[in-house]
Amino acid sequence: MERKVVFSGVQPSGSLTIGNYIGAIKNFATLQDEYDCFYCIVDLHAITVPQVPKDLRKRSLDVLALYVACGIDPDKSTLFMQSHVPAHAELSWVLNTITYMGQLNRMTQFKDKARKSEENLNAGLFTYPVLMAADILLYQTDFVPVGDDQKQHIELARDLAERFNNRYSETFKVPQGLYNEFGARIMSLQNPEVKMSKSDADENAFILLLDDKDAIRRKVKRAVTDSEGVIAYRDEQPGLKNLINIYSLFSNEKVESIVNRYEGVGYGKFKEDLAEVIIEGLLPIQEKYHYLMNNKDYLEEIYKKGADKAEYHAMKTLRKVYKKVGFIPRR
Ligand code: ATP
Ligand code: LTN
Repeated sequence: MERKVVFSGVQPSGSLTIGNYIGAIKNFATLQDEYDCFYCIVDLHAITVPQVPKDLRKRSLDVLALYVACGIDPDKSTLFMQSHVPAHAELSWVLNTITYMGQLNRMTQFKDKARKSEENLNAGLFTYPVLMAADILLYQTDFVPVGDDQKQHIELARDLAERFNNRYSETFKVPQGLYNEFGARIMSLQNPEVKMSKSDADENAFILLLDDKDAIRRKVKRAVTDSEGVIAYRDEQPGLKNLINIYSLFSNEKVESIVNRYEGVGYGKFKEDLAEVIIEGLLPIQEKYHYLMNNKDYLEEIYKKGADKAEYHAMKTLRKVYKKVGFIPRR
């Protein structure tokens, strides 16, 4: 029997945070033994906000190196740059023609981003979720591991797959989101009401995968908690709850056991230990990242091979789509 397909993508729009790691990338590696995995660096998506070309190039390679450093094996998974496989943009165009404006108008991520960038409200931001649907549907994907902020986009991909299948006959597999139970949403260290985001203006709000020890200690120390003064895991103490989640996810220790161990101990000591747990967890990733960045030929080989493999699968789907909508085949 054929293996099921997993597809996911990360934007090279900034340095990756521990939210990206816990909510998405950490799971990528655990899926590769069981599934056929495609992990994409979605550079076409990244230019929906202004980018400095040189930085975009550097960060795209960074994301690739971090994928591998986080345990994704290029011999098992297909790693590639979205812009290397033109079928993504092509299918996106076709899907645009069956997407309703109203659906895109309801996307909360668009509404958020629109509010933040009123003077640069480009059409790419609006149709962003259609390109994401194309990414997923091209590979006849079964599962899409993402953080839960992407739920609405996944729903759109499912909807478009079904609409196309109904209109033209069975063409796309209808994908399912794969949300990690409680790592699904790591919150900002400065405001536990909003998610940790690499594009946050306040750098104390996030911890980067490449942050050094001092930065990690400083950011954890400054993390917003509360004045209860008791280590407990409850919604009324959202800042602390988020820190306990991070502790648990990095140490693989159960929440309950952490709470028990820190009973009666102040926040200060807990935060000190948390910083060390994060530092220790990130160390092997950082070492591998630096090693890979000194071996750019190897990284180049990975994305070239990845694009060839991805393109082969993507074109199979795109050819079907073009035929069904009524385009004349070139040969
Ligand atoms: P931006 O800040 O530019 O909007 P982002 O930090 O949300 O970006 P993306 O590249 O959009 O990062 O997301 C990559 C993956 O990481 C997605 O699957 C997303 O759901 C996940 N992710 C992002 N932030 C978090 C978070 N705070 N907690 C859990 N998962 C997250
Ligand atoms: N929109 C996603 C990134 C993304 C993606 C995808 C995720 C683009 N294409 C396909 C999964 C599958 C984000 O901002 N996190």
